[in-house]
Amino acid sequence: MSNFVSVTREGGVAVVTIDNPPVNALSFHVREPLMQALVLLRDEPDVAAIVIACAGRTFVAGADITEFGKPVQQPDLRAIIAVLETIAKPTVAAIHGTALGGGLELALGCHFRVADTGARLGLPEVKLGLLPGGGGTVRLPRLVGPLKALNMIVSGTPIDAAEALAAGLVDAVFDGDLVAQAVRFASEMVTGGEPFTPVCDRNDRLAGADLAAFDKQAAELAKKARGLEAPIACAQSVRNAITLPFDEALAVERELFVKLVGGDQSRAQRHLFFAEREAAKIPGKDIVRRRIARVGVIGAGTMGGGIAMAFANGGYPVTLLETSREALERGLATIEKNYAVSVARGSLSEDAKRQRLDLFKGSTDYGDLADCDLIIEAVFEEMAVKREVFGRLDAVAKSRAILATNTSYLDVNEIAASTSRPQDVVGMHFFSPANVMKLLEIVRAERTAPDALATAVELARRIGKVPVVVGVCHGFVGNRMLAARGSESEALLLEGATPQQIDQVFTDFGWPMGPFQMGDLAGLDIGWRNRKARGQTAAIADTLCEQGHFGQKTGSGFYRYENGSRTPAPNPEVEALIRDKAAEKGIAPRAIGTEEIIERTLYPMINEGAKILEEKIAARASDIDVVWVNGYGFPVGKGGPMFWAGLEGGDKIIGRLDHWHERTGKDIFRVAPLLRQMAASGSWEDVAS
Ligand code: 3H9
Repeated sequence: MSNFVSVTREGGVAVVTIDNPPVNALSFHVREPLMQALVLLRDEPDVAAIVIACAGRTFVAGADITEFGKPVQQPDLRAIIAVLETIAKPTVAAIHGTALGGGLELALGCHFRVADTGARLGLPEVKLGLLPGGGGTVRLPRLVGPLKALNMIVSGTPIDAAEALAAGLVDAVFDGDLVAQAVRFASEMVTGGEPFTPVCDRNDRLAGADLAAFDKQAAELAKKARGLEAPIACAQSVRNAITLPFDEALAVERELFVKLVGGDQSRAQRHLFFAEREAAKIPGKDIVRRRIARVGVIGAGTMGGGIAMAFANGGYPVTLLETSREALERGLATIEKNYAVSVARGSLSEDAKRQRLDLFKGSTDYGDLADCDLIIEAVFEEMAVKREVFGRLDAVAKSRAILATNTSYLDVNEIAASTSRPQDVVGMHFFSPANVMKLLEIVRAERTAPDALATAVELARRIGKVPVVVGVCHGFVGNRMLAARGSESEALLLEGATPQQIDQVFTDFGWPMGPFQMGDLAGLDIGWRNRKARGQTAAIADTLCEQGHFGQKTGSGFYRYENGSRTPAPNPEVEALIRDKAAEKGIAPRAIGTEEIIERTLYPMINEGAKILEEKIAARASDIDVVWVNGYGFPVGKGGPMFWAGLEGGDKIIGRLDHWHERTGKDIFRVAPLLRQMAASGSWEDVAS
């Protein structure tokens, strides 16, 4: 019928197969022949039932995201589902891989859904700043009940086939040849003569809905939305499914979808979707990756332990090396405790915990790293220590093993030079807690071999990380830009702002926390050590550290944390310290507004990002966005610092940076030429290639 949709017959059952690699997105070139096929089959007397299936690795993974923001070409998905629901013979969706977004909505247009045991089903539109716009918010609650639908739609997290069966989302789960089983299921529905009702007409799960419980749950979810519009719209639309007639609820869903898809937040989140996939692409498609069967991790502290867990979670056997038996036992015990917490929370089964722990082999002997294909060091952040470790690795590691450093600041070229095989050395900069945080900066040193780099990137994806390739400079992309933000945060305190005020501006912007809360959480001693190594100072943070106030771990930092609490409380001693330091420097405190805080903390970050692009430390502006969203909590609804710069306006940013440069003479405000070019052309893509 077309290259993208074909129809075959199995007796009286017609099988419509969508074949639009890689993920069978519902592009216009799929929708058009799909609609034609359904109309034909609906009216064909010899066809008693219809199965919709997909070729390739997955069922339909959603609408074609690249079409958003362009005029809609008819038939749209809603029109296709409307036709499906007029078909007076059993229709069955045969789901393998993932049925996501518009894909699941298409399946909800069928009378029945059957799934492969490995299938996953969900409505992840919220992650793109949207709500399901093909009837998902009004049909899903009719099958699984409003509360379950609310959770699925607001979280965007797919469920597996077993859960879908238990919830009533699918009617059967099969092992083996799914299409053959779906055909048999469809035939049974014909011969069994059981009544079948389109999902839009099934109201029994809604009839007894407890609206008060729904509203309570929705209010809790709304609290977590942090300024994002989509989760709120999702909840509202599911509520409409309970309170409004089907057609009215569907019409409001459409209105909300149109509003969101044209808004900045969804544009930002769609930008991030493609940016993450782009960041994992490196030139040289045909590079043969090295085989990684076993990973070695040196150092069983917080970072090393987290890295080791990240690999074990991805199914890799790990050799964990420490200098002493005690340190090793301590590290392994912490790992076991972390997994036990996951079991207690219900996010890991006891079996899976055991399987993961079985992947660990502890050692205090460098010789035990000889069978590792990748070895990552997470030892003390000091060049002499790193060089010594790499010298020892050089002696024991097998030929072509990848030797990686987890340094967050140090020169990877210098580390590589301490081995006889700099081509095998890369940076793999994990973020703490390494078993949780998604971002992985993969540092390409001057002599890193292309296949070593490509292997590190692919491995990162395999263990569920978001890799971004960066070049060598102090702090790479993330920490270098963080330094630009941090120095002004402290200057603002001396001029009259409070930590609470600055942090509030950040959380209002959409960050999970502000710079001072983050410093307290990470440990103020980390930045202190780094400043000392570079001969830099920060009057207030340095004094706090000298007095032993490192943040949460010592019970006080910029805030107080009483009795082990993690909730920051204002710290009058810090306020006094700020006043004293300001007086020492002859600074008279003044009132500081929100705009100024944003201009002096976030604009320099963008400026630094432009310098990073000029120096080719990052390949694309969108790579920088991926770093900041996944590693530092930059609000997803703003798309990352470089995307947000476009929304804010290059000219406005430059004007204010020039102003602050004139006033302070500070280098962080000296406008990068690339930022001026971006302001003139309106896009980073035009200037940073
Ligand atoms: C929606 O459905 C709205 C409706 O409610 C309303 C309509 C009216 N479109 O991720 P991968 C590309 S919103 C276009 O690396 P994996 C992707 O860019 C949609 N392209 O593979 C990549 O391209 P490239 C709701 C898409 O195996 C390639 O496919 N659905 C789409 O790691 C491979 O992707 C979603 O949000 C798309 N929908 O993961 C699901 N999806 O090779 C989004 C993927 O050029 N997709 N591409 O870089 C996913 O979550 C993952 O792609 C999936 C596969 C889990 C399916």
